[in-house]
Amino acid sequence: MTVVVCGEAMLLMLAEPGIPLERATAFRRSVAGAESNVAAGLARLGHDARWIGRLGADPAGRSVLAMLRADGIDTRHAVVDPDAPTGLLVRDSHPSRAIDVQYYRAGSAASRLAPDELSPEMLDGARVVHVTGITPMLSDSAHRATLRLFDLAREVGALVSFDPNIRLKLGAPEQWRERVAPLLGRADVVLAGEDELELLGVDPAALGGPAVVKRRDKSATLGELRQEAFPVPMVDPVGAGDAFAAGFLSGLLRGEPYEICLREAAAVAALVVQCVGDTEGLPDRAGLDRALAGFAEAGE
Ligand code: KDG
Repeated sequence: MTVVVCGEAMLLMLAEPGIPLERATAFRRSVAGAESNVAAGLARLGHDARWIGRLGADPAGRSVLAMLRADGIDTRHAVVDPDAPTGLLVRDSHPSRAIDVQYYRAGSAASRLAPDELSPEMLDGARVVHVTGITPMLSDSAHRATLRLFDLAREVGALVSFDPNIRLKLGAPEQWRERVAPLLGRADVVLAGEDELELLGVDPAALGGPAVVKRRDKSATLGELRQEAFPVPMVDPVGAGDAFAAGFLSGLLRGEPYEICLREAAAVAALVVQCVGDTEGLPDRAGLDRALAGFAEAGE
């Protein structure tokens, strides 16, 4: 049973921790991309995870592919485009001040994702297809591809998990409402921020399947269930939402009750925010179990 994700993976150049981007002189190479972050989280937890996306035929693309493969992600359907570059994300990291994120992704290979490139074989064995609102905002063709992905997931009998992942640098609120809000109603599982649902004008109670709401107070709710965030020192909040999604989907795939899915989601997120980088803190199964035991012992 596989989880398939589809989206843009970018080369991440991460400034030395705590130094504002415009002052930073040392950068560490890593990988960014909401969907590939979720795939990395699931792969580390022992699930089969496949990434669908496009990269340029450039050193950045080769580096991203190597990093995804090193995490055990199945990249057999990755497309290398000789005519467009790999997207680049340059950012700094801070525990509490605003993080400066600079995208160099306009016209990237990933933004050329098109519906006719997607086929049912790419979803072979998929139990869950995870998509975020970033992909349909990359371009018109990527938007059409996202709609096709929803159709293909239905065709192969996979659940669609959807996180709006609103990034206002990718479009104005009305564009997000137009392109992304309708997708929430088509998804089987929704993981969304309270702010995002408000911006999109979507009531989670009106959605058909389970809708996890990540609250402003850092708790997460699913219907009547509530999971508080675990109290850990925050080092870098970027990637917390993807980590949460990976933890939740891992529980779902193992048939755990929603209460456990939420607890594991919060624990994976708590581990990620203690490390600099989107994926560096993602645990393996043993690491997650240790963290869960520690939180339980502390009465969390
Ligand atoms: O969720 C973390 C993401 O913000 C990051 O990895 C990059 O996908 C990304 C984006 O578009 O911001």
